[in-house]
Amino acid sequence: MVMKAFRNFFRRIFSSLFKGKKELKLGFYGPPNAGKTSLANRICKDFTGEEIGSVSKIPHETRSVQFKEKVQIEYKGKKMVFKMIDTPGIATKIDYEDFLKYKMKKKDAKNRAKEATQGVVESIKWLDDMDVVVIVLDATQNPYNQVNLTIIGNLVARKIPVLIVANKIDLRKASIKKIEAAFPEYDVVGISARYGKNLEEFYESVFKLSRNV
Ligand SMILES: Nc1nc2c(ncn2[C@@H]2O[C@H](COP(=O)(O)OP(=O)(O)OP(=O)(O)O)[C@@H](O)[C@H]2O)c(=O)[nH]1
Ligand SMILES: [Mg+2]
Repeated sequence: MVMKAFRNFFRRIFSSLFKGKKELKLGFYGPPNAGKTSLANRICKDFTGEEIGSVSKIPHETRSVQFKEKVQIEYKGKKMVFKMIDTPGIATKIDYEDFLKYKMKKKDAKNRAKEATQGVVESIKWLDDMDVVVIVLDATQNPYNQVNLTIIGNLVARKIPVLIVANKIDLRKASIKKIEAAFPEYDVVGISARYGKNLEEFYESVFKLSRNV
């Protein structure tokens, strides 16, 4: 245990001394349909010209972990390099019948449910590997639920820095305040990933959180 801590410590010092800037692993986590991929796409598009994955109004669009390496984010003259990691939405219950209302065939719905379940397992497995995590929540939804509490609890236990994003603030029902009230000990940034609203404050918070990693 102590040896491992020592090794990690020296590895960090060496990599920062000799390899230039370290690439931080920035994970996007949260419930399905909150806008994780929309946000990750916007960042990737702005700084690399490419997107990370597909977006859909049907939940569980992302069903396996997606990566984009060496994304250099520039903000107010400062630069940081990230490995962006978009993860499948975490849910406690995945029912294929929920997909039928999107006019999906039964066979496709069942397959989507199966893949989505594997995706949840994969998301949780990857948590340990993150340097910084952005939890993306849909600000029109009630933030008090099992999924959000479980993700945050896991990150706290692993001492991984967390930023909470209240997404979809372009919608009238959105409430940043409700999310702030639910998670008072965290930095909450209200954005619209779809319309690119308030991303400056988002980058500011990501940089602040990443500086000490
Ligand atoms: N109005 C509004 N809609 C948004 C915003 N961000 C994302 N959406 C929509 O929300 C839906 C889900 O977006 P995704 O980016 O696929 O969400 P996700 O969290 O990656 O979802 P999963 O991959 O299923 O976990 C899509 O229809 C998006 O267009 C936003 O800021 N405002
Ligand atoms: Mg997604």
